[in-house]
Amino acid sequence: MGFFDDHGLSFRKKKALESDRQYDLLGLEQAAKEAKIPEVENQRILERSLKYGLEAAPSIGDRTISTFTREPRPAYAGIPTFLRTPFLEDVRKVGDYDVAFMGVPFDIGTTYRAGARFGPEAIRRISKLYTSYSYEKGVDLVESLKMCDVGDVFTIANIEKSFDQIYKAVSHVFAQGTLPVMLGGDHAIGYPCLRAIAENVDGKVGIIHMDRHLDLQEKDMDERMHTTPWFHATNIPNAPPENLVQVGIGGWQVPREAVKNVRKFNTTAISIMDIERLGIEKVAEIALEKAWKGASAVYLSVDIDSFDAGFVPGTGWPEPGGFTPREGLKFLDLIAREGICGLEVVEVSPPYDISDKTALLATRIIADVLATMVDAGKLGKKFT
Ligand SMILES: [Mn+2]
Repeated sequence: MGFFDDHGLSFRKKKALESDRQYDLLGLEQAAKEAKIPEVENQRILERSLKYGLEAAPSIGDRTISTFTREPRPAYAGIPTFLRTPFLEDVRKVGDYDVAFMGVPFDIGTTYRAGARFGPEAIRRISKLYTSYSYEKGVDLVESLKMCDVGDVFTIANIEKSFDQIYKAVSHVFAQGTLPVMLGGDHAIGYPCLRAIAENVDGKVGIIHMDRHLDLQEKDMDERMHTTPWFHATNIPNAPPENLVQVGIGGWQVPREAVKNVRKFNTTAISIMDIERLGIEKVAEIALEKAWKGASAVYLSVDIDSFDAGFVPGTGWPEPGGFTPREGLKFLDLIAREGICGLEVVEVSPPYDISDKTALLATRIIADVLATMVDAGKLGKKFT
């Protein structure tokens, strides 16, 4: 009894007797799930790399290594597309894919720190750290999805003309039945992205928007800046403001004009204090209920600044007190589980980033959302 019973030999003996007992650990459940994931595509990628990249020099024992890198190893090598997916040069073929990643290098809608035009480049580069497999989700993306990177939209130094370009690009992808994933870019792009999707959806589109800011003004400095996308998006007849849910709002950077529009348009603003008070599960439940009410699809817009400023230095308007990564990723899991029709991750501004951590969180968000959708059976229909 006492100390020796808990820490001495008898404790270890007791544990040995219990060794066949499985603890209720998700970590072990997730490890078991890995056994069920095929390795067919990974094998195919490896074989192709040896064929195209040539077999390694004779002195190299590991014969899966090639002379020229043509597969995701090593992480410091290679030309980055997002998550090392194939670059699709001919975008007319985008309909062959479940998911298309698209860079939107646009930051002239920025009202303070610029730099989000370099967001797509930074996100692609740091995404090289990722394998296609997630331990927690128990999903290997390349085994379940046909994914491609269609490169960047040709944006120019004019907000309205760039909107037209973004709208055309997203519309092209979405109309082929391919999930568009936009690597921003500042938040102004939310409007043309939503416009493209709403036009191609039969029925209403709901919007779930993670942000510290409302972005609900009509204009800012006489232009449709990154503080305005949801004002214009919710003017689209089948994207009504009643289906706009804004989560994580708070702090000292929310213009009163935008707050007045919450009341005027009857949108749903969920503050960080609601998350504190109700918890992530409840908040996600409310967000899903409001966004999906009478809607046939829900669009997901993630402003990276919705996370606490300490985690995302590389953004245009950092604001302390936002989501922690664990909270935010949990929220995204609950939202993505119901399926989404498009995803944008915006406001990554690499010139202000430290050790790529803002861009890395953006990568994580996208990869997690896709894996959750695969896990929930909401994505991957073109995969054979
Ligand atoms: Mn914001």
